[in-house]
Amino acid sequence: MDSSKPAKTVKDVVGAAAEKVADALTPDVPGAPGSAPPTVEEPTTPHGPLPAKQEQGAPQTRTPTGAVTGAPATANGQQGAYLTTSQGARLRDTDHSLKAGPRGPLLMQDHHFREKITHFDHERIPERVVHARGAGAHGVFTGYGTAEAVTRAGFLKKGKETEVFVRFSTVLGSRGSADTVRDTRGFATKFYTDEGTFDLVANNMPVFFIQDAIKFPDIIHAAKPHPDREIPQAQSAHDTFWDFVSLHTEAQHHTMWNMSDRGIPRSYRTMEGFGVHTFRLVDAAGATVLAKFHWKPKLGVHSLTWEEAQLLGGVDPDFHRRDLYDAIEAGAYPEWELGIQVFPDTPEETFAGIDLLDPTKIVPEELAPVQAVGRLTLNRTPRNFFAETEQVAFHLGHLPPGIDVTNDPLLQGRLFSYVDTQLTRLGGPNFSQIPINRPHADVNDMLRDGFHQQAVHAGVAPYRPNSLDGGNPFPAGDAEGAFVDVPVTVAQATKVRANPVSFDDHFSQVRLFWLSMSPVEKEHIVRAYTFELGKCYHQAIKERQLQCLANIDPVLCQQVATGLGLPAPEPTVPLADVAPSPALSQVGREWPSDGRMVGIVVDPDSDLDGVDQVRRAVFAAGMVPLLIAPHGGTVGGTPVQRTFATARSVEFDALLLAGAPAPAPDAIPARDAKAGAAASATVDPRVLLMVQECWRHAKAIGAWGAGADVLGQAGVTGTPGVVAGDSAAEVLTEVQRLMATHRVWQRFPASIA
Ligand code: HDE
Repeated sequence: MDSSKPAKTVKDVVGAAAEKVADALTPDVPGAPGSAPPTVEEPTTPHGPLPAKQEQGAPQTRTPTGAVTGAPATANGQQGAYLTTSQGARLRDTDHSLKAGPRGPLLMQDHHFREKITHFDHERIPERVVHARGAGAHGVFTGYGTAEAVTRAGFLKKGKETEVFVRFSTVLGSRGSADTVRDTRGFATKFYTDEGTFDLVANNMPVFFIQDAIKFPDIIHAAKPHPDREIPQAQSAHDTFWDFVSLHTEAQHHTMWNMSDRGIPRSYRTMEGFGVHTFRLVDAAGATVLAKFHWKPKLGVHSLTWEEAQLLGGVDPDFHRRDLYDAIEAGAYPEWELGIQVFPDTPEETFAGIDLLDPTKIVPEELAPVQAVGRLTLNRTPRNFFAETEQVAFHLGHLPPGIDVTNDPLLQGRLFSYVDTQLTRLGGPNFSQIPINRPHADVNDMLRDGFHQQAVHAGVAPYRPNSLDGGNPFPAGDAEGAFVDVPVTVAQATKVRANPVSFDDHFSQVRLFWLSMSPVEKEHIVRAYTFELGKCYHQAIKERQLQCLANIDPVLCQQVATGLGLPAPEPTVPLADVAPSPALSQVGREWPSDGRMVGIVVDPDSDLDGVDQVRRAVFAAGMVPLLIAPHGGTVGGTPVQRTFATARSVEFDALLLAGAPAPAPDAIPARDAKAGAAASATVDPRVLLMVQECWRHAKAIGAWGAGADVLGQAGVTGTPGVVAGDSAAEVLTEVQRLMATHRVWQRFPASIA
C-alpha cells in the first residue's frame, strides 16, 4: 500500500461504499461477501473501514455493566485507515519480519512479528463440548400480552419489544461438521430484557434422551465418535450410540424423534423449538402455574429427504447457516411464535396422568393447547462469527422475574453445567461482560476481579451489608421488580439416588409418536432405523434395539428387522393403548413460501422474456430465483447464479425449465449417464439429473416451451407435482401452489398404512 497518498475522509469513502452496497443488493440474489464489490486492482488509497453489509447487526454498544454508551456499533470494531499494532502505533510493513540482513536470521526484538504470531497462536478457544456447530442471528421479540395472566415477566407484556440473539446448532458434530446430518438441533434464545437476561436454551425436539443430568456424559460419550479412531463424525449411525440407547431405554423416545424427519430439518426457519422441561411461572400476585415453552415457525415444520441431506453434506455442508443468512439478507425474515402450554401447579406436578417433571414425556397439544404469547423475528445477521455466535454463552439460570425452575432432575443439573462450561470455554468467570453477553439491564452484582475483567468498578465495599459505600447495592422488593424464588414445599423425603416410579414408562409415548405419523413419515422412520442399525457392526446391538422396537410397534419392528435380515422379536411389555396426537405430524397443511429457492434452467434459446417475468414474480413472492445456465456470466442480459457444473438439485425447493439446453461443452454425456442421468443426445445430462433428483425428492417441477421436452426425456411428464404449460406465469402459479404443502408426497404410493 502507498501510504504517502493523502487519506480520503472516512465520510467520503463510507458514503461511496454505501452507494455501491445499495447498487449491489437491489435486484440480485443474496450471498455477496463484503459490503461493496471489489476492484480488480489492489486498493491503495487509504480510507477507513467499509460499512457492514446492510443486513448485518452487532451487539448493542453497552458497558460491561449494562449501560447504554451511545457509541455507534462500529466503535466495537477496527478504527482508522492505517495498519497499527494492538497499541495503536502505525506500522509501515507487515509483510517482512525484522532480520539481520535480507538473508539473515529473525531478530528477537521484532515486537510486531511476536505480537502478530503470538496472537494468532492463541486465536482458537475450545469448541463447545456439545452443540459446537452453530449459526446465530439477531432479532426482536414482541410480547402479545396474552401471558400477563400467568407471569409477571415484563418482556411478555402487550407490545413490549425486546432484543434477542438466537443460536441454532447441531449437537454431535465438531465446529467444522456438516449442517445437514441426522441429529437434534439446538435453538437457544437470549432475550435481553429490561429485567435481566432470559436464556431459553431449547431444542427442536420436545423430549430428551435421559431423565437425570448425571447421565449426560454417558449419552454424549456414546453418541460422539469412537474414542479410538475418532469416527464417525456427527453421526448416530454407529455401535456405541445404539449400544447405549438400547440398554438405557428411557432414550427411546428421543431416539425416535431423531430417526423421524425432525432429525433432518430443511432449514432452521422450518423447525419447531421446545424448552423440553416444565417451568414455573409466577404472576404479579404470586400465583403460580406450570408451563412448557414452544416455538412455532411461521413457515411450518419442513424437513429434507435423507438423500438430500447426504448429498448436501458434500455439495454444501453450510446449507443451514447459508439459508439463515440468505433469508435475512433477502428480507424473508424468519419468524416464530412463542407459545406456552399451561398446567395447574398441583403438588403432584402431573397433567392428565403425565409426569411434568419427566423430560422424556410430552403433553400432547390436543390435551393442552399451545397458546401464543409473542412473536420472534430474526432480522440481522452477525457481523463477526467469533465475537457473536462463538462467544455467546447461554445459561438456564439466566431467568427474569416471573419465570422459575422446577425440580425436573435434568433441568436441575443443567443449572450447574452451563456456567461451569463457560469457565473453560471462555477463559474465566467474566464471560457475561463479552459484548454479545452484556445484559441490557443495570448490573450491580458485587462480583469482582477475575481473568479479563472489563468493568472498572468504583467504591470500596463490594459486600453486604456495608456502610462505606453508603449501603449500595440495596436489595429490591416486588415493587422494584426483584426476581421471585417461588416458595415451593419440598415433601419430607429420604436422601436417595433414585427416580420417581412414573419415570419407568419408556415406551408408551414412543408408540404415541409413531402412531401419530402419516404413512410417508412412518416410511422415513423405518428407513432411518434400518440405515442406522445397518451401519452397526455388532449383531447383538441390532437385536437389542429390535427388542425395543417390538415394544413400540410390531409393524415398525418387522419392517426394520426385514431390512436388517434378522427375525422380529415379540414385545416384552404390553403395547400401550394410546391416542395419536395429529399435531406431531408435519404434513397435511399449507404454509407460506418466503425465502424458498427456485432454480430456473435456461439457455440462450429459452423464452427469455418468460424467464425475466418469472424471475420478477419469484422475487415478488418473497422467494429467491437462481438462474442455472450452461455457462457463467449472463444469459439475455440477466446474471447467471449457477452453471450446470456448479448446480445440484438439492439447493432448490422447486425447479423450473425454461428451455431444453443441449449438452454444454463441458458435459460428458457418457460419464454423467453413469451417475444416474438419462443418456440423451439433445439435453445436457446434468439438467436431466437435476430433474430426476428433484422428482425423487418430491419437489414441484414446472416447464414451459421447450422445457416440456426435458420432462419427457427425464420420464416424469404427467406425474403428480410436475406442471407443463404454455405460459411461464401459469406454470409458476401452479408450482407455487404445490410448494405450499412443502413436498408432493402423493407422487409415491405409501407402503405403510
Ligand atoms: Fe445442553 N449443554 N445440556 N441441553 N444445550 C450445552 O453449554 C447440558 C440439554 C442445549 O448455542 C453446553 O454453553 C447438560 C437439553 C443447547 O451455545 C453444556 C444437559 C437441552 C445448547 C450443556 C443438557 C439442551 C446446549 C455446551 C443434561 C434442550 C447450545 C456449551 C442435563 C432443552 C447453546 C454450552 C449454544 C449446550 C450441558 C441437556 C440444549 C455442556 C449437562 C435437555 C441448545 O453446558
